[in-house]
Amino acid sequence: GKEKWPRGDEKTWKENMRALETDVPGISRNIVNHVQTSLARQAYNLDDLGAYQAAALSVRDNLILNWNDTQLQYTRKEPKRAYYLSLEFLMGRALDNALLNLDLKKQYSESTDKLGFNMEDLLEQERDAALGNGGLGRLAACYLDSSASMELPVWGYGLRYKYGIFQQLISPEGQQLEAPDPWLENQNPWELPRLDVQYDVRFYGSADRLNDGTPRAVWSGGQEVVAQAYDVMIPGCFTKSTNNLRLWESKPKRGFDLNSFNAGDYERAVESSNSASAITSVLYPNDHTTFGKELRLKQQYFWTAASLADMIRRFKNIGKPITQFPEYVAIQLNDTHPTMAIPELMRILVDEEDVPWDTAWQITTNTFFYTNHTVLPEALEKWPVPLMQHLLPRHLQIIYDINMYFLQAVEKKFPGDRERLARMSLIEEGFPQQIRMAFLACIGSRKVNGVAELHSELVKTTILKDFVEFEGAGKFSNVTNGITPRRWLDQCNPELSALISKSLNVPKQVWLKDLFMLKKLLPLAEDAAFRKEWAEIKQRNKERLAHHVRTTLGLEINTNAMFDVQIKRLHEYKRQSLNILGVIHRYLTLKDMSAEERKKVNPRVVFFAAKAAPGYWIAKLIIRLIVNVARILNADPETKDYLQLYFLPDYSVSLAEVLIPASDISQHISTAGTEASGTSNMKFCLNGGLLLGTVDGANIEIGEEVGESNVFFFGYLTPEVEQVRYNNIYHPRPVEEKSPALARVLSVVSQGMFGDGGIYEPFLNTIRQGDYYLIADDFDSYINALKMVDDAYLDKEEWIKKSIRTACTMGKFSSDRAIMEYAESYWNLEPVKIPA
Ligand code: NBY
Repeated sequence: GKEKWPRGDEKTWKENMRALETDVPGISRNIVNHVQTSLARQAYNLDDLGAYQAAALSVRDNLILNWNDTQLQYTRKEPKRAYYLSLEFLMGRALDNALLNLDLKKQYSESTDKLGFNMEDLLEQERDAALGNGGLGRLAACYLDSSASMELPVWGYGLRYKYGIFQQLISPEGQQLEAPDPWLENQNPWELPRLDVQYDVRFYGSADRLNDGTPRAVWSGGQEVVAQAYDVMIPGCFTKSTNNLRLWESKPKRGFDLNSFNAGDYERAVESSNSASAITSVLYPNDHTTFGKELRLKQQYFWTAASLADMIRRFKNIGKPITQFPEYVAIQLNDTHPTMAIPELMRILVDEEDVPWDTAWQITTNTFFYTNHTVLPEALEKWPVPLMQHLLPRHLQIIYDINMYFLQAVEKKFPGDRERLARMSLIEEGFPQQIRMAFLACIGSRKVNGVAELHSELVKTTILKDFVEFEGAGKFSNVTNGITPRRWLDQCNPELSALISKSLNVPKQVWLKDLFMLKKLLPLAEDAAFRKEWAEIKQRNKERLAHHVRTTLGLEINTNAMFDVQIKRLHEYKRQSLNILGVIHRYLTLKDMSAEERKKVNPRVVFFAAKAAPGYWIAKLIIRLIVNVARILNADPETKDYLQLYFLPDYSVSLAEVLIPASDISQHISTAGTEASGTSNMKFCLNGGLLLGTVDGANIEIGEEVGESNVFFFGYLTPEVEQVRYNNIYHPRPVEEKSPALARVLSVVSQGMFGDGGIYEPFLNTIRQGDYYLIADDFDSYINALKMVDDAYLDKEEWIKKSIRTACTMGKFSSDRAIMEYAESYWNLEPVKIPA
């Protein structure tokens, strides 16, 4: 029989249940309460940090109440759920976002004001949750915001790294240095430890097939580690719906090494428990390269095993047969990092649930969905077979079996095509053999998608071509990325948000969830008064950035200049190199001019911010060049009024929130065919910054939306790149011949205009020889595009029109649109209304 609920006196329970605090007195009471009890402090010794923490805890109370109602409704309604598996969630700060989504910012600001604290100062106290490298991690964060806002039952699963992406310092010589990011140091008010949610995860040991006519095996021995859940609440925008991001922490299993304990080796046993905690200690700071490190594979398996165990426990609670798993659960794989979930689900079904192999494979391939984020060969994950054998012996058996059945089917469709079998095998031959994770993710999934139209085509025609031929094109499609307009417009650019609401004559509640409404403002581009307001907001955002740089770095920025911004991970394919060489070209051009001529030039400030992977030394060399060019330019009395250059250290979500609204033009200039999508391009455009870019990734779709007269495109196109690369190797031409302008730039760098020229030779040589990323091939076209930007900026009114048209045609790039595509065409999810 059912237990009586609640226990005890129902009236006492009901009378004491808390409701949301939404008025100023209630909020103040709640904040002061947290100061007194949660923080054990008092009014006389409270600083900004303490006040931030108390405010955050009080907001969290509200989130928890909504979260409880949401989760209770999910339990009652038993809807199909989707799980977003991502090794990275680049969340940034939570307080401002939560206040805006709860629509309580005004009340909270009033309350903290009364208590003697300025809300904007409190917001600055929060450390970024920086559990990600770049676009892939930030995309996961935007998708959580949209899922909750669209009232979809979606949970995120990730790891609770003790250290997020490293803090970047720049030495006086311009060298990037990395310091740890101890983001949990001041406590994290946004997480809830769930001591009742723990799973054991096994590593190493041995796998013995049962040989009883079933495909089963027993995996035993080795090391067991405990996965402990921490929950982070994800508030929807203007809805009660509040989802969950569950992050796992690794802990030693109590008494896991009883043999050593009992053998009297107590100290060694305690010490070796450190290896369990090490699993979730740090986020790997590499984007686009993989190193085959054991600890990384441990992270991947630890996280997928704990997450699947959690999903299966929840599924079993609803009491349906396991064959119905895909009707209740969809799992989205954010790149190949969670691919071990595929053999892990097979292991659970076959070994633990005694499901026949074919049935298990059917369940599995109806549950998973795989998103690819890159076609760069060096970024495709492969794991050495010997490492897999050692760490996860049972999973290697399962992967071999999957491969065997798969290749049998390929052989049947393409009899005798040995080369095809070798190309498509999950196991790449070599010393050592390696497991191709993208292939495993592909064959183990219901659908596969890229993240922009061009990229999705490239996935089908390059890395997964054979798989399209084998499985049919229907499985492969596109979901163009999106960004949340809550953080990336309303939060980071409140004045523009207010102007939009005023001009649309609707509350932001409406248009922030229907971003196509911005189109209605297009006619106002012709309205001089509107343009004036628009331009004034951009100007104030530039002043805000200048203020930020003044107070944090002590530098003085010319806010009358055009702000030209490139902020993203430092990578050769993203071509910050092209940008800095272009800046040097501009500098040389200015130096060639007379003082009179210079006066006619539109001043420009160029901003860079970028972290390089710690082991990527060419990338670090490019940072060094940028820093040293900045030093010379900003000190040159002849040119500094016309050209300034800044490398802002330690790029983060919070810094992006200040930079993006201040940009007049932003650069997205990857070699065509290399940037899968890009998402900051969308953020800049939504904030009225124009786009200078190559015909690559989502730039193309942005161009389609804003119209070609409002963007600046340049460079070779994707279909041409292969031939140019071939020529660069087999019919090389000197840089002088491809671009005399670039040749001059390379020679001044080489000759030491920016300090010891010799140190830059390895970088310069990547352009002189091979030029894989087409720097010299695209240089003149790039300089020409920069000239078009300069010319367009001379006509201020026309520029503002372009800015308005750009922002107002960004409807497509809301992550609400993207997440609804996943929900409808992939996951088959329905929204769940949470009753008041
Ligand atoms: O994903 C980025 C793409 O470069 C960008 O074009 C796209 O817009 C974005 C969202 O789809 N990829 C990315 O950020 N990748 C990583 O950060 C990353 C991190 C780790 C590893 C590989 C890639 N890894 O193998 O360890």
